[in-house]
Amino acid sequence: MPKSTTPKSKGGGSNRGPALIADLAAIIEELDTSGRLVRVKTEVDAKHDLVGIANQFHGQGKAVLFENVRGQEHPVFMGLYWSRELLGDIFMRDEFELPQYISDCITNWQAHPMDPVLVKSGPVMDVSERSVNLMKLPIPTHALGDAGPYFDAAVVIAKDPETGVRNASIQRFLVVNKNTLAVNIDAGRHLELYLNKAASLGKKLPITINVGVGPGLHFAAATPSEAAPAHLDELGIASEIHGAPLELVAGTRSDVEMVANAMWALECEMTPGENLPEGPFAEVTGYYAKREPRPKVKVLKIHRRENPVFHSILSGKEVFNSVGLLGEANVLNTLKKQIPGVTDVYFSHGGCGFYHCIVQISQIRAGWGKQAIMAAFAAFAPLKMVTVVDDDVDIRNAEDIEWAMATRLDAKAGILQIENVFGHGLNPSFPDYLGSKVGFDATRPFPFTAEYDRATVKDMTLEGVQIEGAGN
Ligand SMILES: Cc1cc2nc3c(=O)[nH]c(=O)nc-3n(C[C@H](O)[C@H](O)[C@H](O)COP(=O)(O)O)c2cc1C
Ligand SMILES: [Mn+2]
Repeated sequence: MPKSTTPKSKGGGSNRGPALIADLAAIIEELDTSGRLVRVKTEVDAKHDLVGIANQFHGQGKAVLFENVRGQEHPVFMGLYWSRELLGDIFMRDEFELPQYISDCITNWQAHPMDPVLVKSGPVMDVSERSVNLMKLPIPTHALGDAGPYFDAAVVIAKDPETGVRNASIQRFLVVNKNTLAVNIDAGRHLELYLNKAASLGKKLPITINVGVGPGLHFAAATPSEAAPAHLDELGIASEIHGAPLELVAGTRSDVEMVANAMWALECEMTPGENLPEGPFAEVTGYYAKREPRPKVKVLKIHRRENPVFHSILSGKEVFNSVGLLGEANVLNTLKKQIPGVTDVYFSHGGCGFYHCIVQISQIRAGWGKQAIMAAFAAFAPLKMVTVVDDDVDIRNAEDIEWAMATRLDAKAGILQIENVFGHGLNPSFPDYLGSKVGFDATRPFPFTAEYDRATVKDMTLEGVQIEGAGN
């Protein structure tokens, strides 16, 4: 863990902290103890109904455990990422500190990589199923137009077929039948690189799919390639966040390891060139990803805990706070190094936590607002919009940002447009990953002049002030 920030003390003998972050079962228990867990007792259908109920709690400060899933033995857990306040609680940090904290962890890991360790066994090896049957997992079908049940929060481990370097990522997997999946791999992902390498070597690509892990590993897998390039094993980021090496167990079907304390681990194999129709799936954009041929994944072996809980995440705030938070952490890290005066960064929810970055800058020289726009685009390729504001603007408040644009943006000189640039293929305005990006420099002209000074009133407390009629 980085030394720059220390955990908030929660007192009360709580078992929060690094060990908690490393284990999803412990997190669920802790959420329950601290009153942050809603238990759904009624039998619920994993197709549509479960997500429909989860959606009622979307973004609030409690996660949800579905204890009784129709026709299934095991429960489903959702909501770990839909509230930054809840996440902050688990990390024992203020929610606003989280991106900086994760960014510090990544920086530490870059300087001192901490490799995972191989252990003899772990909870995930409690039960090794005799036959492969994905229908025995309570996998939700989310949106009404989705093609079927999806794994949407599992961590994929793979090894570079040439160098053996391990990779961790999160991809969505459609359940096609009891032992077959189809996966969506976005352009530029390391898994795509590995699959292409396997193809040119005439090899298959073994992978493991690890379901039900803690946020340390989830964040490690979601760390963008700009911060975790292909030659580095980003599983070490989880070790860094946990403050102890991540424990892996050896694969039984290949040399690719599994996460020792995952809820389920699936040992799988991909044959380059073999595809199956995948999609539609309701994506982070709020639109359905199209049905197209995408890589087929054969499941060879399933291991699990004695009492596993299936972890799924809801499209929307849960993704904004996982992949978005990591994007934010990386842009913050890069900008703080490259742009003098940058104080904070936020990926707005209106921008899907993925496409619109707001940068706050304490200007010390003219022209750095535009530099910040270019640096942010370079630090996170999916970004489509960057808005830069001064340090008197609340970057988490859309109204305040609009105020800065309405009163400070010079529409002629402050808008930067870039055409035909690589972006995120899931965004419909980037067909085939190509589109236009825009940056808004909504900062005050520098040096500052009095007409841009924000009007303020005196900060007063109501203590000792006699008032009437203020209540409801
Ligand atoms: C919840 C969640 C779902 C994701 N789904 C996908 C997906 O279906 N396909 C994909 O390519 N990336 C997906 N991502 C993004 C990648 O996991 C992420 O960009 C990661 O850094 C890629 O790893 P790599 O840099 O090793 O390629 C998802 C991320 C999260 C957090
Ligand atoms: Mn990677």
